[in-house]
Amino acid sequence: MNILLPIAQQFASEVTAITSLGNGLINDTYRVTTASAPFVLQRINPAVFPAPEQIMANLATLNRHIAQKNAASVKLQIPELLKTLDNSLLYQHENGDYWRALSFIADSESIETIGTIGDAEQVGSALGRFHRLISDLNPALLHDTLPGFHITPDYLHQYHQLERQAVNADERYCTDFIARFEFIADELETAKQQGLLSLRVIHGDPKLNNFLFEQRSRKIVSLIDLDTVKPGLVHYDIGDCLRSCCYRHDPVTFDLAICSALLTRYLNEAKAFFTEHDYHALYPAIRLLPFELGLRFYSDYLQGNHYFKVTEPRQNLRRAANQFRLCASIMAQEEALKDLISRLQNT
Ligand code: ADP
Ligand code: GN1
Ligand code: MG
Repeated sequence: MNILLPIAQQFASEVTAITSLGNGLINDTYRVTTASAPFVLQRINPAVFPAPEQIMANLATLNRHIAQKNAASVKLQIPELLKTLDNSLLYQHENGDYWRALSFIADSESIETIGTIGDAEQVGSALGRFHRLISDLNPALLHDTLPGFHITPDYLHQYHQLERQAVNADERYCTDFIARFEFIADELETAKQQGLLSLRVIHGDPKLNNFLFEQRSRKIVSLIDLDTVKPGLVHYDIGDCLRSCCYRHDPVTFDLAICSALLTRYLNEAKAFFTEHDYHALYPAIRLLPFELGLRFYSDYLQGNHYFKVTEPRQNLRRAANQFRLCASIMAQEEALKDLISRLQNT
């Protein structure tokens, strides 16, 4: 509270409490209670985001775009940007860190695992609705806030520069898995370069705990963590959302029933803009995103854990191995997944 209080007071004069919020791996997030409405205070991680002012400009563009839509069709709240008392969107602390404030979405919670098929349907509808709402937002209006994000061939290239002899079973598993399946890394980027998949505005990080559920109804009311809203492929979002929602552990497996519910509801919303090539790239995307995240976790572990927050040095190694196990489970269910996709395409 002591260190944070003067920062929170940049945004509101009467701060009564500051508590930490959520389990994000990148930013530091707090709930600030004030004499009036509570708000969310966040330190933007400078090791990840080189230009915080671009993030704020993108958020302002996104909020303006959604604000002009018919409120009844939006059904998703996007946190509002709050200004400092001297009217800026960002506060730069004397140590160089950037801080911003967002409106707090009341009576909501983020969840870490899908509980029911109903939860999966909520996520699918919310992601599809978000994509539909921004499908007419020109990607050229947005900055690239995180260059290279989701470009798997680049992550693979970085990994090869860090590669070293494995010294334990988890490292051996990761090294062998990457060597065996690195041929999948180019698939989405190649389709993009060939013009088969088009650049659209995407969320970039639609994992389960970035959807806020209303506590009472268990309906999704908001999609948050919008720092990576930028031009990209919707397939990055779909693959990322599915790898996070369909993850089951002990043993790590990909839950096909959850995937089916989520994708069905997603496509109900997205079919308006989905092309034949978009359908064709769904299975490659579902397989790719856990492979990519495994590569990112493993490379961060090899470099000393500077990107993803860890509580102990081997945590990113274990996270990586689990993403590769998830990818293996997806490949073991390739036929069933392709059947599901073609059924959805033809209904
Ligand atoms: P990170 O980039 O570190 O993942 P997030 O923006 O996802 O940060 O915030 C972390 C957590 O804080 C979320 O999972 C959610 O529980 C909570 N949170 C963030 N923003 C809001 C908000 N506007 N209203 C309510 N809760 C929020
Ligand atoms: C990070 O910010 P957070 O914790 O929601 C990461 C995602 C990863 C995720 C893995 C900007 O998301 O790409 O999928 O961790 N975000 C960024 O848990 O790198
Ligand atoms: Mg988050």
